[in-house]
Amino acid sequence: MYKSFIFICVYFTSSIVSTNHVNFRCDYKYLDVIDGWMKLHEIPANWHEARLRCHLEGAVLASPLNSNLKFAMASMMILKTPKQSVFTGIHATFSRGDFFSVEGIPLKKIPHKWAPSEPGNWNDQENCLTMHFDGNLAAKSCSATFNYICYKKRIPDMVVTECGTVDSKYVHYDRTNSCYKFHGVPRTWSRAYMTCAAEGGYLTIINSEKEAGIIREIFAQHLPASMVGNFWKDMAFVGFHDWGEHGTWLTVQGQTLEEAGYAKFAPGEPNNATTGEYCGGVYRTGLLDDIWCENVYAFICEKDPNSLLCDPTSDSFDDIIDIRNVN
Ligand SMILES: [Ca+2]
Ligand SMILES: [Ca+2]
Repeated sequence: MYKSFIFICVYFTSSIVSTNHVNFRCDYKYLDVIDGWMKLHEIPANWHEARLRCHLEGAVLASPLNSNLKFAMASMMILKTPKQSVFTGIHATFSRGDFFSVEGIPLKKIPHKWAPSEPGNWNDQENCLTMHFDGNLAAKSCSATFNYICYKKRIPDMVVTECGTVDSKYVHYDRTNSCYKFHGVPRTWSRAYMTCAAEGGYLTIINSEKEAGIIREIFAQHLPASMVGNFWKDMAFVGFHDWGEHGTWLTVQGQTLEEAGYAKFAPGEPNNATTGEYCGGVYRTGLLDDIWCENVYAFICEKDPNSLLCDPTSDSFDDIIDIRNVN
């Protein structure tokens, strides 16, 4: 397989990294050839999870839409996982046989070659396309798990805020030197956790009365009428959980609520109401409650302003191998 390539082992050096633009996030690599950033996720996921995680990171599930994107994807793969394929953003999950990229580009407009004996559509279940590092595509089950690459195209007016993110919805509070984002689109506790993690944060841990006051202020800025949908709007998921041990609570960073600095439950709570309430929530009043993990509620992410930033002196762009398919 390697013989079909000429490897031009040009190492990407900091010289190719334009200093004229902000860095999207430290876990993404800027590549001149695509005028954007990429991140190879080495923990395989099914296609739906892969698409969602890229989306929540502020990017899209990468597809080889043109030769530059294919080249950049292959370059990342050859460095880290040369024997494995990645899920692309090309899928037919809305309608079997209608393959489009997540950007809506139809497969017929995407230059591509199939791997041998592909596309098979085994058992009529192969609605997601993978790419090998040679650029060839294969159809696979969307519930199979593969690595995947997220892609962020550079946009001219991208600004990194004082919260260390291009996500302008994070707001910095001097009182805690922390940033917070209120998510008014409700999710389950697990999806809320995933969302905060993808954004470089975590479900909010209330560490003090002072921080509970910030939560009250944030709620006051998001009145029930501002949220669309049929769900309980006086409650938000926050970062504590029973960790599978019903009746005891630890934060998502492993502390008891007392150790974390704030353990004020609403009157009568935690009550482990019928069917079991194993996830952490907070009322508009700033008081805590145990609530159902699988119901959807608003949630509040907390983020360290430095969590997505690189140390400019240690930022390494010299580990991506530049390869070009010259078939
Ligand atoms: Ca906190
Ligand atoms: Ca409760």
